[in-house]
Amino acid sequence: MKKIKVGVIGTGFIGPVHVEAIRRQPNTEVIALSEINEELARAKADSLGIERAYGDYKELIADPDVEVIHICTPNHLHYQIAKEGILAGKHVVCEKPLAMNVEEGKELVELAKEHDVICAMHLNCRTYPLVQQIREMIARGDLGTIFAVNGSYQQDWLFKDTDYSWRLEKQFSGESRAIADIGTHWFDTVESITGLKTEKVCADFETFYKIRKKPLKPVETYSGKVLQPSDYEEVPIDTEDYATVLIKFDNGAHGSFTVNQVAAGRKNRMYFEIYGSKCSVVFDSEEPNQIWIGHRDGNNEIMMKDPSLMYPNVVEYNSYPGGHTEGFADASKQTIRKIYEAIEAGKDSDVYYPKFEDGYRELALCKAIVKSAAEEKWVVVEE
Ligand code: NAI
Ligand code: SOE
Repeated sequence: MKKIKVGVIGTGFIGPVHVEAIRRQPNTEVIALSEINEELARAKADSLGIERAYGDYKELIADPDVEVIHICTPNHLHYQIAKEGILAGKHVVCEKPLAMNVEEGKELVELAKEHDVICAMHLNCRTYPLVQQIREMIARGDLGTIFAVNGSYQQDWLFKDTDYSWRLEKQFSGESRAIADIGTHWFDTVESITGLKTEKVCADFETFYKIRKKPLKPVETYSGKVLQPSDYEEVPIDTEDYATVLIKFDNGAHGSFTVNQVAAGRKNRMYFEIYGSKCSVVFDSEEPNQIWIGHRDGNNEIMMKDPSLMYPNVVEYNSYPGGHTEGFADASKQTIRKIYEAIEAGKDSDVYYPKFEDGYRELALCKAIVKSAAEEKWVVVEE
């Protein structure tokens, strides 16, 4: 079988997750990676067992054997790399957020339309098997009319003022931090499975640590290292640790969402509750192998991730039988699987995968949420 040849750009935390997910597909092969310099690229390539190592992403894009690029760098580089990738005729798989703002995002969506390449987002929370089961339950009308969606995405890896990441700085992160970083996953998941569109938002932001201790040397994402005074300088922070967003959806449903990156004990918890006229359903990404289904006139249920219990058309999102738990990396494998199905099937196919348009949608939501928080009023989300 001829394998699709792939290059991964950026190999910090999520780059290696992509490498593993790509390797779990039958028809793909990671042949190259790029990093910020040749030395790091070679070291990463050796540790990941990848042949070609480039110290500049432009060299990877110029490699005629590379057919697909995966962009796993900090946010501020997504736009430029995606643009160069599309113009070079490569399929592009981009990390969220798609770009730094709606203007960049719009340009990328237009470019994607003009070129015969697949332009996909790694919006992987959609493809937990039970998230797809909920999507199918909603599509079949099991929940009835949706009245309300409530939830949160909370983490504690930025809990201390000695915790630091490029995500804290607008120049690398974009117009918002927590909303762009993890709010994007929540909104993408909720909108894509319910089919509802967020019409307007009213947001409240807080930065609990207005000063943080920035390490003098680079630190890895999730390093958890407690710094000593000789290791850092104090810097002002203007990105949000916390936000709560009131939501009005286009079907008249209501919602609320809280994002918090200083929530002690919440490691990486994306949580939503969907309340319909027939029943309710709840998903928690820290317990992704079960969902709660709530009834008024009968016992509530816990549904376990078990392909034999799931609707037939979502069984494909499972890698393993019931009792064999699946998590973050498995959801990623499923997103990547659908993207490569689309690459094989061609641009006009109807394969379901997250597209640049979905990445743009998240940027439009971020813009409205940031504006609402700044102006302390309801803001309509502009397409
Ligand atoms: P990270 O800081 O751990 O890794 C970024 C890597 O990119 C580093 O190894 C860095 O040296 C490299 N890099 C920087 N500039 C580069 C350049 N010009 N060329 C090549 N490599 C370069 O960051 P992390 O956590 O891996 O995040 C990367 C992106 O992935 C972000 O946009 C983030 O929002 C997204 N992300 C998505 C996740 C998901 O579940 N979908 C999970 C984690 C991150
Ligand atoms: C850090 O907040 C992070 O790695 C995000 O960047 C990811 O998108 C999310 O999946 C996990 O948390």
